[in-house]
Amino acid sequence: MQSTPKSNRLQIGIFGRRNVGKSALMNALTRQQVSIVSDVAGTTTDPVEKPMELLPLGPVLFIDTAGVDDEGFLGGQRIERTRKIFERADIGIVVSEGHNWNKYEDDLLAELQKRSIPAIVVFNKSDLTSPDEKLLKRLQDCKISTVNTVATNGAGILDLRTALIAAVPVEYLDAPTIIGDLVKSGELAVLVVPIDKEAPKGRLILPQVQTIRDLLDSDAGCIVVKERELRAALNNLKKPPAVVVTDSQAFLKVAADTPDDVPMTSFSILFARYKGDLTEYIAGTRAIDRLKPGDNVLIAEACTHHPIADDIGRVKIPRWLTQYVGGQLNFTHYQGHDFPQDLSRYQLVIQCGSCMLNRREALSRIWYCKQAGVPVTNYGLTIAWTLGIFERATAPFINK
Ligand SMILES: Nc1nc2c(ncn2[C@@H]2O[C@H](COP(=O)(O)OP(=O)(O)OP(=O)(O)O)[C@@H](O)[C@H]2O)c(=O)[nH]1
Ligand code: SF4
Ligand SMILES: [Mg+2]
Repeated sequence: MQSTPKSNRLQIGIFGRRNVGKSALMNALTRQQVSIVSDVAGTTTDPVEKPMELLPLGPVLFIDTAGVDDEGFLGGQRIERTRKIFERADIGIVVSEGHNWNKYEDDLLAELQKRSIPAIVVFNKSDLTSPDEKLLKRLQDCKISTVNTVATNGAGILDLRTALIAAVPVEYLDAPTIIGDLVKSGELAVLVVPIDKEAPKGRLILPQVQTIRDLLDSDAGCIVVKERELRAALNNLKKPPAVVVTDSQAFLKVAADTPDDVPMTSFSILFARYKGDLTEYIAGTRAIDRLKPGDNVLIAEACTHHPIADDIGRVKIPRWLTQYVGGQLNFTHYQGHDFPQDLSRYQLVIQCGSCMLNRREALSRIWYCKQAGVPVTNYGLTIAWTLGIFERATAPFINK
């Protein structure tokens, strides 16, 4: 259970001013002392995460944040770390002491609502204090559920769990499949996984593993080969596979070895749809043709590994794009959860497959790009475009 990737868990952010009992609440919800509780305001400085199973929902991740009321809502490092949690929270809990609700709490709620994140208001320390009727009526009018708790003795925690389950967004429950709709039950997919110096020792990477799992969930089968073995593997099959999926780095060889009537795409393009918005990314990819030498391109990679010699994000994509544009471009790289809010200086944003991000965070990034009017695409689509196989690699998704 604990090994479900973070990116596949429903993420629940706990927000509120200092000392209202956020950490005590997280401990009560998870029934563990994971976050330090103290009467010193400002105890939690970095977000604290705790994965658990919230039945009947399944794996969730609670994120206790630092209270930030002392520094205003935006600005400052602690605030920046808390702000990042807004990018990935699927549900937001706003914790307040009932008598002390003012603009700060209204701003927290507004931030959640702006991003369409379902919000629950928790009036904690209800043994000591309670909200006034006017506030309760106002929240009720906005259809925001409220729960009274005493985090230190567990009162109301069951009600909060019930409210959380009721608040789960439909998009989360209806998250798109990775590949299940491209391969019918009983059919076969061929997955091409180069084992080069970028491949981690002794294992496959998350997008590959998750694609295999999705095929099994869809009652389909798969064979996994390196690019050199693809042709022989296809020849050995009695019937052509429903689809060939390759690592983008082997795109050209795989396109050449896969018969034209067999659909072909890449893991990264599968993830463009699963973790992002394929329509938005496809439109963004076309903007590559408008790039000029000297333009600024942001490359965002959700892994935090040290770049290696022929790194895809640091070396290969910049090289292919530079060749395609016919002149130098300025590349800026962001890793992990880092992503700038001000995108105005960029002419293009290229996101990796985002397997380490939850869908909400990947969609937040697309949202920021749209707000700034900056085209956004992903690794696989960019590579397909620069190699001239974009139409073929996106054809399996057209009319899906
Ligand atoms: N009486 C009472 N005290 C509580 C309750 N919940 C938390 N406390 C106390 O309030 C103080 C602050 O609790 P924390 O959980 O550390 O508060 P926090 O919101 O995480 O604070 P920061 O990390 O500083 O932002 C501690 O002394 C807790 O024991 C409650 O429901 N009732
Ligand atoms: S986070 Fe991005 S770069 Fe890292 S494995 Fe997943 S898709 Fe690839
Ligand atoms: Mg705390």
